[in-house]
Amino acid sequence: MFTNKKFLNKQTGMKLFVYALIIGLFWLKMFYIQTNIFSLNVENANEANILAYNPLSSIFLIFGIGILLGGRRGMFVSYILGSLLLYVNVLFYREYNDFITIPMLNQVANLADLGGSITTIISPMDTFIFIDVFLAAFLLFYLKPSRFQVFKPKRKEGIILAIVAIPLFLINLQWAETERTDLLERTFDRNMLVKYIGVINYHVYDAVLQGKTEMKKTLADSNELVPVINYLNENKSEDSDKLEGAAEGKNVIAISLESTQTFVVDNTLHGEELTPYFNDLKEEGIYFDNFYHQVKQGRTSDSEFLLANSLYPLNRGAVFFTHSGNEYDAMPSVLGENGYYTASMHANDKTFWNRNVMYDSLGFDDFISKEDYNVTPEKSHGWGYLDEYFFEDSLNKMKEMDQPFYTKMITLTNHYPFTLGEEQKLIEEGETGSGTLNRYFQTIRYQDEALKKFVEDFKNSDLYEDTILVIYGDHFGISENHQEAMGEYLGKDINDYEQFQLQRVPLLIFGQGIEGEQNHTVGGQVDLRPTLMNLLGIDDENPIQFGNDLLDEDRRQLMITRDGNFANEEYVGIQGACYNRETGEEVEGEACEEGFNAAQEELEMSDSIVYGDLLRYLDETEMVNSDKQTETNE
Ligand code: GP9
Ligand code: MN
Repeated sequence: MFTNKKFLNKQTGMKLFVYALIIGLFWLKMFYIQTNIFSLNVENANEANILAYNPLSSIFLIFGIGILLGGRRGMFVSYILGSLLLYVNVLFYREYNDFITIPMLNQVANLADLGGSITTIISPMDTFIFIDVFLAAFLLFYLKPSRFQVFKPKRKEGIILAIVAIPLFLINLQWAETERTDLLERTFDRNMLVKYIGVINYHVYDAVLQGKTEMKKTLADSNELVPVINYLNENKSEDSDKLEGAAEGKNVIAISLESTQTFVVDNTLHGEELTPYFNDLKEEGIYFDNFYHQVKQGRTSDSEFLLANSLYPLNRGAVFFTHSGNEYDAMPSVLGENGYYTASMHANDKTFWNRNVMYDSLGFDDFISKEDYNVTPEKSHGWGYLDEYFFEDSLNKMKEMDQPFYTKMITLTNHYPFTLGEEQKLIEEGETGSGTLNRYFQTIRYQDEALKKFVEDFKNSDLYEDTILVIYGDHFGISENHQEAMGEYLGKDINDYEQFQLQRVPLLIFGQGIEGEQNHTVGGQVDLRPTLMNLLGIDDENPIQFGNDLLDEDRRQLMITRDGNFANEEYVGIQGACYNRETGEEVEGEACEEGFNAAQEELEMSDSIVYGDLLRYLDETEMVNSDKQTETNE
């Protein structure tokens, strides 16, 4: 009897030991990935400890579920699936500096196109990420902890593991809240979330968010518009009178320049200007040098969403995919109601970013896509139709269009991986440590040449007199993965503040009757629609817009990023830290408190509109109608 008990005790002890080994093994791997592969901006020892601790609850959870469903084999399957999940995140992170969200999974085809070749993100060293799987297999299937038995987890133990995961997670959460209060309510930044709760818990959280999001639309009603309208009434600046109607009745050509950042403007490489044509052209129009992109996972399509709606895109997924079925009252449809013919012009497949579906919802009359251009292999490179031919064909098409028209042209050549044929290279490669950045200089230079040809032809055409151009960068081209090389090129250390400032993209409004000026107002793509509509002198009756006319001198200067960061006249707020714009130095956090709160509030308002599909209630809302009523009575 006594020996039996002793034997059992020993057996339990050995079993616990094997559990500890397997859990420890996975923990170690996850710890390594989270600290060495992801760059999560760990700021102090407390955060480092949280990061080290946070894998634990998720490991208990996945192993618990595995054992519950399939005993020992189930535990091994969990080990493999968990490892694969980590690895997929590693690959995604290398490419996007971000974590996958569920809505992104619906865009697999797009994702495959978006990234560079897979070989650039896979490294032979990655096999080490899987070595422990063999060790785990050995521990699970071959090791005999006691003389007679191999390790055999019972289902009951699976339940215990899964239940213990809960307090382990609660400890994690409490601990994380010492660094950031209301962590799970204020989650615009996935890097931050992963830093605090770990990458596997993040996926669980993302799944919960997905469920909630789907519920929102079902449960939404028109009353939810009221707080948004109140908020906008309080916070919106008046439109400017300065240039109101200056472009009345004119055609508008909006040109979205692929991956074009402000740092290339007036900058040189090997003593040559990177954008010689744009540098001169900007003197002829209103050039904005403090204008930021505000996109997230939807990249170009997010910038299109901002332009069309003056709403923020989403933090998870591309709104062009997730909410193309919503009702919008977008700029193309409003322009249509005001007598304009509207078209988007882009020489890529219609379905890319779900544009063919979304453009209908936004009210475009036509989508002139790849099939409408004379795309041949000789005139293509990399992503497709070269910009010079795209511009040339598009101008010819516009000459034939009914007027007034509004067209949006989207360029393509300056897209990652930034390669060109020899004839298109007009400047030597860069010499930094990043091939991406080195090639980017060349594609930027090429794009500028294509733009030059277009604008010159445009100026010589009949369109010139009656058309304004709005030229803007859609988003960054050089991600923070290339910070070091960027630092080499710019001759300074790229810290968080500089990285933030690199998110500026050029904006130029140009046309006859518009006088040249350099405008320093702090703004973003959300401001494009009100600015443009005011220039055209069109009364845009949709009250749900978050932007403010960039030409209004008294406008609220606040640019909010999708991560809940912001820039205003004096400060830049990044993940709780506050920087003075003039010096670039970090200052007391208080100075940014108001900005952070405004960012949070505004993003929530905008999200409630999109998630709840609230614009469908615009006509029935009494507040909107009564506003209109008062206006007509006045
Ligand atoms: C694709 C083009 C590029 O049609 O808009 O997309 P991006 O990767 O920049 O979002
Ligand atoms: Mn783009």
